[in-house]
Amino acid sequence: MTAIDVAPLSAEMLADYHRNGFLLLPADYLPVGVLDRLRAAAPGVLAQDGPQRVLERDGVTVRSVYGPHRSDPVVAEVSRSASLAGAAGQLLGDEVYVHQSKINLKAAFAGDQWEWHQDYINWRDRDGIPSPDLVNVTVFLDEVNDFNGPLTFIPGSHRHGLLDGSYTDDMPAGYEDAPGWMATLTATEKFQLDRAVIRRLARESGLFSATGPAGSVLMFHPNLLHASSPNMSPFDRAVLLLVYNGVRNAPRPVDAPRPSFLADRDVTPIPLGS
Ligand code: 6CS
Ligand code: FE
Repeated sequence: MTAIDVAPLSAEMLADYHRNGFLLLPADYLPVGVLDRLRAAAPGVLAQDGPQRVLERDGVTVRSVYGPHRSDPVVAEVSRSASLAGAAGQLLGDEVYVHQSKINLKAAFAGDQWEWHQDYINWRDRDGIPSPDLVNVTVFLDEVNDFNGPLTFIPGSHRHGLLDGSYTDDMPAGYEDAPGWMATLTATEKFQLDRAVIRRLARESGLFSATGPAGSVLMFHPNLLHASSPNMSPFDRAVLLLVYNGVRNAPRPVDAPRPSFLADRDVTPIPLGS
């Protein structure tokens, strides 16, 4: 592909995504230089002090920093590129904008888990997004391997829609004094899925861990069941996540909107192909 190809995904790739709920592309998918620029930008994003930075339950290790598609010029530019925004547009069949972005660090030794969950329930219940027509586009900023907590999926699980579970009332341990929106961003999942359902789906379809070198690009559906284990390795493992939404699926008004670094309400489409 070339950098100006606004439809970078083949028909086969689109079919794989819709069947499995994810698509893992090799590191040469991104134009030359993009990974280096993102890796150079990441430390500045992770050093941002403010509410958009979420710590692990140890209270010192950075877990995630939200909103770099607004706060960082390199992430902003890459998020508007044809390779990523154009692919999201193909997957969603719509013009797109970024609903949420983050760098998840998963620090050496201390980077914690994400329990089994589906993303869309948060974007529906908290942000008023009417349908699961969003896509997570992930760029590996470091190698992701068996030892550093790869994203693990149940392939095809997105086709079941939102699954049964229940919200836990309390703030997670270690975050008792944090603002309420923090509850969906920690290692203790706020919406606990029914474990029997997870087991049944995993028996049927197995598990898949998305591993690959830095620069790999992973796209996945917001109803795909996923989790990841702690980083057991002695090396940091960062990923950039860009959540694209279709403009026809813009958020409806909600009673208590989340901060804009978690849910961007500017739905101006990203211009492509000009
Ligand atoms: O609250 C949110 O928006 C999110 N929470 C989870 C557990 N996954 C995706 C999303 O970043
Ligand atoms: Fe998630």
